[in-house]
Amino acid sequence: MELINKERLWGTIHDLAAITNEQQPWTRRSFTAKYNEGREWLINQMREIGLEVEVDEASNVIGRIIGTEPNLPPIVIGSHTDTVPNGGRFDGIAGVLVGLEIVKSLKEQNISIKHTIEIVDFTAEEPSEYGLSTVGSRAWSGNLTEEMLSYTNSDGQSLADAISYAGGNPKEIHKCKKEKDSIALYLELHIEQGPVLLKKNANLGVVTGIVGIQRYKISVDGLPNHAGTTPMDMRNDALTAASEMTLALEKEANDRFEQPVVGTVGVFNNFPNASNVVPGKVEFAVEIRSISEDVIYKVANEFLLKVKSIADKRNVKVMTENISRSKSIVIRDEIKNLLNKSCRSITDKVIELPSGAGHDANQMSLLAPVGMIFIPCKDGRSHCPEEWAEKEDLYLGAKAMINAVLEFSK
Ligand code: HGY
Ligand code: MN
Ligand code: MN
Repeated sequence: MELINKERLWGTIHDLAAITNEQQPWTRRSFTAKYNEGREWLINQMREIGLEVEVDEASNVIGRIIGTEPNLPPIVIGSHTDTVPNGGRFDGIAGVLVGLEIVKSLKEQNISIKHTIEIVDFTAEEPSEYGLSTVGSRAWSGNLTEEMLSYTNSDGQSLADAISYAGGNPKEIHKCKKEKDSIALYLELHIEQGPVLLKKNANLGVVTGIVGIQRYKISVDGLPNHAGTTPMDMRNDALTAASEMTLALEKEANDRFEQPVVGTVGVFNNFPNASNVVPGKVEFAVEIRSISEDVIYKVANEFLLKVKSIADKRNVKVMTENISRSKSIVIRDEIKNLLNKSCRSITDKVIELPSGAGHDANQMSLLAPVGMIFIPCKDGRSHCPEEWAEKEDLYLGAKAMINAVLEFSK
């Protein structure tokens, strides 16, 4: 009997995708009722196949199958089931459901391995309404600080409240911090979310490294005023100042560096946001990413200097808040070798590539050896309703993953 049931795996993708915010395609934002509903579905799936299910203090959902040598540290297969707004059906979800399919296949064929396997849906991998991403895996790595738990959403609710709503216990969050080497291996399958696999006509990608991400929240305070009676040379316009800062980021990120770098402003909130009021305040989110730590520092520092000089020139106040900083990681050779071997046991169209997207693997690399397998996604696109992966590619990825688990644990 084949390991990995292609149709069953594909069915779970669409069963979970159907649990979405009706007004927005494929949206299950972290800390919402829809998100909790999707996790209830996942927990039922885990229970149906007899996994031990745990929701930890950070509200991570964990399904566990005990190995024949229970004293060995577990193999963790994880990703996330939360989405960006108007997101897709595969980002994160594919990784969790491939993990579920792996344990389903092992159990139905009575294959037991030495290591305990934990399938984990990490809470809020995507930047949440509280500004922070990889919340659940940060709790495991010890990078979820009291200050972060006090971050608030636009309604003033704290991240700690949100974690409670998702089933966690923020007061005891220190209990889910893992000791280094308490996990034998962390594996994550993910759609590439970019065009490289397609361009190189590859079925599978072995990830060589993952970018670091620096995130800021920037508040620009000008002076709200009447749009009709305030002459242009007497304005303290927060929006034009924030716009010049945004273009300064773009210019910085377009400069030539030893490694590629990207800079994005994805959130831009204007107050009071009325057509006849000179904008008084703008809050915007900035993220800078590169595989090179040094390039991130260079671009970030140059950008912050530009922000200050633009604020002075335009006579507005600016406050920059460092929201988070995940470090870039390099995948260990022995893990790349393991994944190259397992991928090549399935197909010869395998390439190595870095990840421009951040993942829970960034945090998990502080605890254990980590490895990622990428599958192609249609037109290389993600974080949009058009995000799509082919059933066959998902199947090949799942087979490569289960082969890597069996090889590692033999
Ligand atoms: O934003 C990212 O890199 C990931 O998709 N969360
Ligand atoms: Mn994402
Ligand atoms: Mn993701």
